[in-house]
Amino acid sequence: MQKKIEFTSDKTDYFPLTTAHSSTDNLLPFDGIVHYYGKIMSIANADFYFNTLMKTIEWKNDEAIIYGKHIITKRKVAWYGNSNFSYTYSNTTKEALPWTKELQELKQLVEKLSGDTFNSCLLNLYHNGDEGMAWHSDDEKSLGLNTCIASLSFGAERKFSLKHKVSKDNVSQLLENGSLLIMKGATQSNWQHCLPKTKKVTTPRINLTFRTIIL
Ligand SMILES: O=C(O)CCC(=O)C(=O)O
Ligand SMILES: [Mn+2]
Repeated sequence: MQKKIEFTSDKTDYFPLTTAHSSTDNLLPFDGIVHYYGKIMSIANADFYFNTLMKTIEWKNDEAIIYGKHIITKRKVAWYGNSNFSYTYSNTTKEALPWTKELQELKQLVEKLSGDTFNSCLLNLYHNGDEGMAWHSDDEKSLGLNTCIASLSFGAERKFSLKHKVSKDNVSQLLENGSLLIMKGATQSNWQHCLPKTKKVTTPRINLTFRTIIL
């Protein structure tokens, strides 16, 4: 069952009416909560954000230390947040940049839809299907237990997969241009997720994950 929700902010005309999840459409069968809201804005607005983020974000190749090896990824990343706190993952530390106008707008939008608040955002730029993200959980200490992560996608549609850590149950969802996916509850403790590489996609995708870092 899908129900209509209405924006009451001054963005009503900017972001048209959208459909939202109902409590029955948890993508996960157990041990976590993942809601796919589908497209939450018009294609024109999604394209506007894709183009603007492409130009205004300080994209950098990601660096990680994996099995003691210094890795530089093809995928580009950026990290923005409320204050200039730093964030450590894959053994590298990043300083948060101050919110841009568009990131602030998008943060407000996902906060309204999710009913949660966020203080930071990790952005990923996948130039094409040769770039993806390996299986992982966003279970760093700085995110705390039962954290809520709001994932916004722009550009090329890509498959997003989740796998239960013990039962190995597998769930996949296509993430569309201008779409929102929310992971919350015990999801990060019990499930891993990934963005599989694919030969079928030749155009770029931008993903934003809004998060709450516990200071
Ligand atoms: O690109 C995506 O949809 C997933 C990104 C992700 O899992 C992450 O940034 O931790
Ligand atoms: Mn993740």
